[in-house]
Amino acid sequence: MTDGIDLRDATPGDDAGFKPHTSHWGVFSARWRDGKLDVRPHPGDPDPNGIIDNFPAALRHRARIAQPMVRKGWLERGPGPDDRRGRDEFVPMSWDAVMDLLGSELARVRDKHGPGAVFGGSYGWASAGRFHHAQSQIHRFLNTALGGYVRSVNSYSSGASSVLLPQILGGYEEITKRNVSWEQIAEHSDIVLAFGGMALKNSMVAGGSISEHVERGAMERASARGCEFVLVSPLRSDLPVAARAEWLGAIPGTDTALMLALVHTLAVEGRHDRDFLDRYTVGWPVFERYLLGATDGQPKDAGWAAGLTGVPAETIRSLAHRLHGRRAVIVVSHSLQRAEHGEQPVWMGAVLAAALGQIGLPGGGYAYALGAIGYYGRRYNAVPGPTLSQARNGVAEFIPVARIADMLLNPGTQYRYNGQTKTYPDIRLVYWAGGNPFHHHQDLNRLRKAFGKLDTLVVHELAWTATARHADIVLPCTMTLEREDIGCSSNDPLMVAMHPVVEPYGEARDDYAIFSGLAERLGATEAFTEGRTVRQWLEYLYEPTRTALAEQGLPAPGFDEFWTAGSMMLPQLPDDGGHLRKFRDDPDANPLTTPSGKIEIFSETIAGYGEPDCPGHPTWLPRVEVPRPGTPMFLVANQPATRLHSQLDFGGHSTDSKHRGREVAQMHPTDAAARGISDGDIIKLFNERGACLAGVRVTEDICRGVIQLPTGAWYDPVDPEDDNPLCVHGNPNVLTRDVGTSALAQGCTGQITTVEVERFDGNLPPIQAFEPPVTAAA
Ligand SMILES: Nc1nc2c(c(=O)[nH]1)N[C@H]1C(S)=C(S)[C@@H](COP(=O)(O)OP(=O)(O)OC[C@H]3O[C@@H](n4cnc5c(=O)[nH]c(N)nc54)[C@H](O)[C@@H]3O)O[C@H]1N2
Ligand SMILES: Nc1nc2c(c(=O)[nH]1)N[C@H]1C(S)=C(S)[C@@H](COP(=O)(O)OP(=O)(O)OC[C@H]3O[C@@H](n4cnc5c(=O)[nH]c(N)nc54)[C@H](O)[C@@H]3O)O[C@H]1N2
Ligand SMILES: [Mo]
Repeated sequence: MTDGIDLRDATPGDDAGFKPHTSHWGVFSARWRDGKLDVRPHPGDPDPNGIIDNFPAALRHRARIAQPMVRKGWLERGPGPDDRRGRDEFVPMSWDAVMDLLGSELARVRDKHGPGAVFGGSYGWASAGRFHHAQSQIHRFLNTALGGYVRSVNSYSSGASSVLLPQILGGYEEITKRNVSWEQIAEHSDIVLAFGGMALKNSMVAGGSISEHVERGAMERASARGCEFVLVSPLRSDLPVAARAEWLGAIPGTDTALMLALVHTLAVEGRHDRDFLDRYTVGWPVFERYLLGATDGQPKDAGWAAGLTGVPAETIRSLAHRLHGRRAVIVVSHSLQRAEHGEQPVWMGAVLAAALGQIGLPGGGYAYALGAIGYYGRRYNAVPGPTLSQARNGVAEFIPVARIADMLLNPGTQYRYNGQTKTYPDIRLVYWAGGNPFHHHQDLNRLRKAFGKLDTLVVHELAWTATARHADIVLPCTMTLEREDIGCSSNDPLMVAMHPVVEPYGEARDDYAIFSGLAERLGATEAFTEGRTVRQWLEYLYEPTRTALAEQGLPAPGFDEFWTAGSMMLPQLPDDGGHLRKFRDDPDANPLTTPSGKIEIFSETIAGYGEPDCPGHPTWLPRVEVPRPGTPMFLVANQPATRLHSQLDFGGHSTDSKHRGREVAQMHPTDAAARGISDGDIIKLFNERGACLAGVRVTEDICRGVIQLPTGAWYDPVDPEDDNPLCVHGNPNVLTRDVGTSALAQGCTGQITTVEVERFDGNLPPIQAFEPPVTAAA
């Protein structure tokens, strides 16, 4: 597809004992020999990433769970609220005994309270592999064996944009995956203005599988052609060196003001594209009155924005001039909307691209979230990949995913979501497989209290994450290297036969095997398993791909042939700019899927909801949480470079990046000096919600007033008896706020919060995160 590499000649496995495999962070091959795992990246990947190096040390690490465990307090007292969750001992149990116990508990909750008392959202990235995909497995199980469950909608990634974009621009998949591509940037763009950047650490990762990392090469080619990159971000590293970017270090959370001022400059100078706005958008006149200050007396000019963003007015004006009349693309990263009022920068980025008249042109317009994940900006496969049916959910109730603690703490309470007033259900049992809420959720000390209110928490995990430690019943599951599967994503041409490389760890079982055993106890074997073994499922799930290939007159190998070959190249669709290009070419024949069929600069639908925190057009809404005495610094809690979220935090690539075992924060020399902090110190970050320790790197590559600490270090509370324990390992989610983006989307706001920082001179508490919990006799 790119770079002229034919992957068909580069099957990942070979005859030296390496077997083909894949992960969310790249296709690779692996060999288990003499108790040691070797991994090597796919030979066709032009820019492989280091995260696969987490596998060797992780595979047989003591942090793996060796056998089923039940929490002592739950065994003694039975199901019910208990604030000892997360600080209790565990009792080992045989598979037969634990399956009987859990089967009865599931039947009790189902029969007494109904499936609407079970929360099975089970959000999380789980692993690559389409059959053993944990979310599909758990949802299928709960649907077939219990009759359903309360689910969650949207994601922590894009909570605000996935609700907003369909109202203003079109379907979320269309905007993120079939719009401006890396090929177009390399060939056509003159200027790329990236809010939040397009860090290579992020595009390394893609759900399902990824065989080629193309982003660095595309930025290199664009830059060599003369394309300019401008980065608006608190961190210089949010664009790679290859982009040769100009860095504007705006104050976090102020992007909407900067975008407003860019459009204001264009509008007052008559440089906005009136023809485009007339033909393709609705609502410009209403918005323009706000922009010019007619509605609130405040023109959103460069001088106004300079005061809010810290970017000089002259820089803003000259940036507007550089964007005008050129093939310009506006990029807004997911991170901007994972914050208070996260809807606004997403909406305003679209308005900026519309005012420039660039939407729908090759390499121009609005590339929302390009670079956030490796599957954006790529071609679509022309044939379907395998997917496991989740069967029908008999429960209609759902929550926006990031409202989990609110739901558990406030059953029966009303809240607003997407124009509706909804009521939180009363949940008795939570079942998780393939996600880590003690990674992804905010205000973890509050989440602890929420989980304390349950009757029962069940977790399938491959390792002793904080979520597993808070569970009542912990069932050990296999890692992908211990089972066979098919790896595939809709935007990567290589479908991979994931061969098992090593026997399961301890007594670990596949999620499928665990759910099959429970289905049997609940009388749902046939509905859940359909009588198939794992291999029969793989053959069955492979068949739609084979049929589609045959229908297109292409070589369509049978399953055995595919399995022996180890991988297969799938045909891809042309890079045609998707729906936005078609809309531009003929807006009457190809209207957008928005209510008006056009780009909505003003949305009557959203205005009609009447939410003060999300009005009918993009608006500058100041943050509630801003630096103030006591918490004078912004904390940026972004994605980690050395792992995917919390996964394999105990692997070598992740642990090598830590300092004295702790996650590393970055801060500016001026902020460090003011606090007597030097590079390499251990620091304490704290606010009214919690505190954590971290190592520190002092660098000029971060804005003053900002400290950055990536997510993903496992929550490791030092004093479990304390109400607000100190996380000694460096998990920033003890500090973040658990509030929604707005009443419209209720998305996650974990990306930024405010903190104070000090040097930590006390005795360093040991890190326990990767030590198995204490076990007790039955
Ligand atoms: N402060 C802050 N918080 C954030 C973010 C942020 O920017 N700032 N980002 C958010 C975002 S975008 C996301 S997507 C979330 C990610 O949050 P999650 O997706 O929950 O994080 P992961 O660490 O990927 O969790 C996956 C878990 O599944 C387990 N697992 C892997 N394979 C299997 C399997 O086959 N079976 C079972 N049963 N388990 C398996 C892994 O061991 C791991 O514990 O975090 C969010 N949290
Ligand atoms: N290596 C690795 N890659 C990943 C992941 C991972 O865990 N590890 N997770 C994947 C997932 S699930 C997702 S959803 C994506 C997430 O993609 P993003 O949400 O885009 O990724 P982040 O790294 O959280 O944020 C990108 C950058 O935004 C900047 N930023 C923060 N606040 C602001 C602000 O207010 N204004 C501006 N202009 N910039 C700001 C930060 O400096 C940060 O480095 O990443 C994916 N890629
Ligand atoms: Mo995400």
